[in-house]
Amino acid sequence: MKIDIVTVYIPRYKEGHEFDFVPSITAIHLAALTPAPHRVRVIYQQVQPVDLDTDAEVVALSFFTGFAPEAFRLAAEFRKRGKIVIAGGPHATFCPDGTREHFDAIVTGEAESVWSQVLLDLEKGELKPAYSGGASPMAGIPTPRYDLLPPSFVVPRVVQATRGCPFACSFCSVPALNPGYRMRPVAEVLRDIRYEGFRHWWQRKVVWFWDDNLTIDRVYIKELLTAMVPLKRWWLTQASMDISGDPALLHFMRRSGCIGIFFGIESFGDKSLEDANKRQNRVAHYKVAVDALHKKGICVMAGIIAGFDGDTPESIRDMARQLHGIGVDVPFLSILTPYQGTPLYERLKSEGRIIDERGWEFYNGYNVAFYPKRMSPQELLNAHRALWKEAFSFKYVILRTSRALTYLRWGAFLMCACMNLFYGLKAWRGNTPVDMSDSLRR
Ligand code: B12
Ligand code: SF4
Repeated sequence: MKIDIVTVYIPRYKEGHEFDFVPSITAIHLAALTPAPHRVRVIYQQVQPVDLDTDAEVVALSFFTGFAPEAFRLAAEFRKRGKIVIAGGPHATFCPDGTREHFDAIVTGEAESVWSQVLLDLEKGELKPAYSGGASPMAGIPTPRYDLLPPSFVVPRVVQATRGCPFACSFCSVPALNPGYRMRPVAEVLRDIRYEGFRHWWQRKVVWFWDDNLTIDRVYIKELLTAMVPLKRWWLTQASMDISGDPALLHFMRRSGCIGIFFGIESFGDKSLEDANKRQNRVAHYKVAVDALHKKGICVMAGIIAGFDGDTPESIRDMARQLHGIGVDVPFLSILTPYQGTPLYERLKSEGRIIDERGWEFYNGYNVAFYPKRMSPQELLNAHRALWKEAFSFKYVILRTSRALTYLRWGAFLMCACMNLFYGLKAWRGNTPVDMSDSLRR
């Protein structure tokens, strides 16, 4: 069979991206799970047009909630052309009702345990309307099909070593989506890290772990990092802030080539952290944690979320200054979004605070889909945009980058400069996040 796997996307910035940093791993992972003699192609809608008149008989769509309207549109077009269309990913998993009707089949949960069955049923002409994948064992996962990636991504080596996270932040679907904490055998992860088929040296050099929380199991992470030392890679991932108090781990991180860590700091307000059920974060500890990574030359990326019940327009705008104050090298700025499958969704739903008339396109992380406590939805949007513009203003981009020059190892500095440039360029060009209400009015 000929199968196209499409990673669906709706631009989140008014003029799209100036350059494309890093792909998602999902499509190339699913392609690797698809055995020969099937012919498989991957299409990243973020960087490629989707060919509706493809010669594929089967089209598999992967999408987040914010991109669901586009997935539904594509599915309708493909079905008009006689293709069999299958959905999977977080939206299909948490909102099967409302998704099912657009597709010939939906796959909820993880694909590993059911994808081969879907393919067998397709061959027999006996496709079922729904398949449910559980939490799969992590041994035996093949190397992603990096060879199928479009050439435009700056950092194409995305790797997954672990799945899941033991924390239970109120806004996050990971605990429900990838239950438990599971690790791939180190030898299999190393096989992906050794893949050499990329064009440019920096693409071979950099490893981006798309894990939920890579450093949780200290025995495993130390084994993995020790094995990575001779490979001389530069690597990045997400982790929780407790790593800053583990000098042995920080030592291994540095030796194995860590250049960047993403911390979900989420907020500077105690009430907001309580709302987020982010018990592992303490505001007073932020600077100490960031400094501990800087001492090892590691770049600190940090995510914050605007819109918790404790937030006001003023407290949101002030976060540009606070982020700089604690030493963050690259900020990531989101708006609180009530994804189904999260405790946050259940709470806001029970309080009647979901804005029902707002469609899934408002769930792209940059728009407001609920009634905030201490401001209107529009005030939250305005405060987020003001924060975004300030945090990526010329002043802060230059301040962050020049400061970073004094303490980051050079790979980390390169990454920090590229990411600040990525967002700085957008801010200077007025390429701000799309306001979905405006785009729907047009
Ligand atoms: C890596 C990651 C990112 C990366 C890469 C983004 C990307 N496009 O993949 C970055 C940092 C850029 C990112 C950004 C965002 N992310 Co993100 N991200 C993740 C993370 C941590 C891992 C995803 C991953 O690669 N897993 C590994 C691959 C192999 O597994 P997978 O994608 O889950 O796919 C498996 C199954 O879902 C299934 N499957 C998936 N698709 C399909 C399709 C078919 C046909 C089939 C059969 C099966 C199938 O099979 C796969 C193998 O088991 C997840 C958390 C998680 N545990 O899923 C959040 C997550 C997916 N992100 C999320 C969100 C909200 C975002 C943002 C909107 C955040 C923001 N505020 O800006 C942005 C969107 C940016 C964008 N352009 O897409 C949410 C999505 C919730 C939802 N209901 O949509 C998640 C679940 C985290 C959360 N907070 O709950 N993210
Ligand atoms: S620490 Fe990160 S991955 Fe884990 S539950 Fe919280 S937000 Fe999700």
